[in-house]
Amino acid sequence: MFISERGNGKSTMINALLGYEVLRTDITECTAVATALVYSPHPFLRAYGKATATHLPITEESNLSKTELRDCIARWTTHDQDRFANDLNLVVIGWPSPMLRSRLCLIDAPALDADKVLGFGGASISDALLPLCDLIVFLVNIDKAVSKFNFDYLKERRQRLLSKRIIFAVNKIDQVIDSKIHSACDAFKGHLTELLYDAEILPVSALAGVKSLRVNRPTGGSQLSIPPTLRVLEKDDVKVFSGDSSYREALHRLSNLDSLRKRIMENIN
Ligand SMILES: Nc1nc2c(ncn2[C@@H]2O[C@H](COP(=O)(O)OP(=O)(O)OP(=O)(O)O)[C@@H](O)[C@H]2O)c(=O)[nH]1
Ligand SMILES: [Mg+2]
Repeated sequence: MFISERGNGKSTMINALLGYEVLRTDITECTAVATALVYSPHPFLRAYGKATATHLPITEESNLSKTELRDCIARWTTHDQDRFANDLNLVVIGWPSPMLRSRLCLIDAPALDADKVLGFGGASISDALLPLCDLIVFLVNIDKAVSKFNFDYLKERRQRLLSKRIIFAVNKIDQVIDSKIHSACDAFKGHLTELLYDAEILPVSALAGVKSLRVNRPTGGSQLSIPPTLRVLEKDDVKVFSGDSSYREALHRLSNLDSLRKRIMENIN
């Protein structure tokens, strides 16, 4: 699961990993709906409503071209384009990326500070999804890695986050000179050490990853070339989604967030 404050590049990084610009990215728009990407040889989209009465998707699309699907994804997951997104609690995207084989599921979580824009707590959505995830990628913007928001968030959830594998991706390194990358990463590392996190720090440019896709395969495609800095996500130990049956059995109470988790599980198995 990819988590961060608004605009730090979660959706861009997922696109770079998928090898295709599937998700909408924009500095002014906010991913408003938890979006799970799972493997499917034929692209599909499923939208689940906030009402917990039904387990079924409220709508599905599967016979659209990749471009049409991309437009549909933008409408379903972006808050200010279409009010439809306001009524959803999950969008599942089936996509033919080799990265997603082996039951890997990538989750683009609404921004942790989404409350200001969306009127609901993005952090509560990622809190609810945390138990499902093997790996958390916490993205920071290299210009604002050491921020009060990050400090408070990481302090408050230290126990829960440290029970997971967590990678801190320092994104947008293309915006600064090399010496600044080292100093910013060192400062961030110090900040994490103060919070008792001893975790990997990965300087990345998700945008450079996406740009390389545009240069190499302008029409898109399913063959993946993960930028070297993001290869850490290819490691075997994060390939399998940890949805064990005991967890599923525990999902008997259908609150809104419980149903979000359950719906993701149904799409994986
Ligand atoms: N320079 C630079 N810009 C980037 C990079 N990654 C993302 N961006 C830009 O930052 C903006 C926000 O990127 P998104 O991927 O939409 O960010 P997000 O974290 O998904 O944002 P929310 O959904 O609002 O939480 C876009 O304009 C991206 O092009 C990067 O590595 N370098
Ligand atoms: Mg986004």
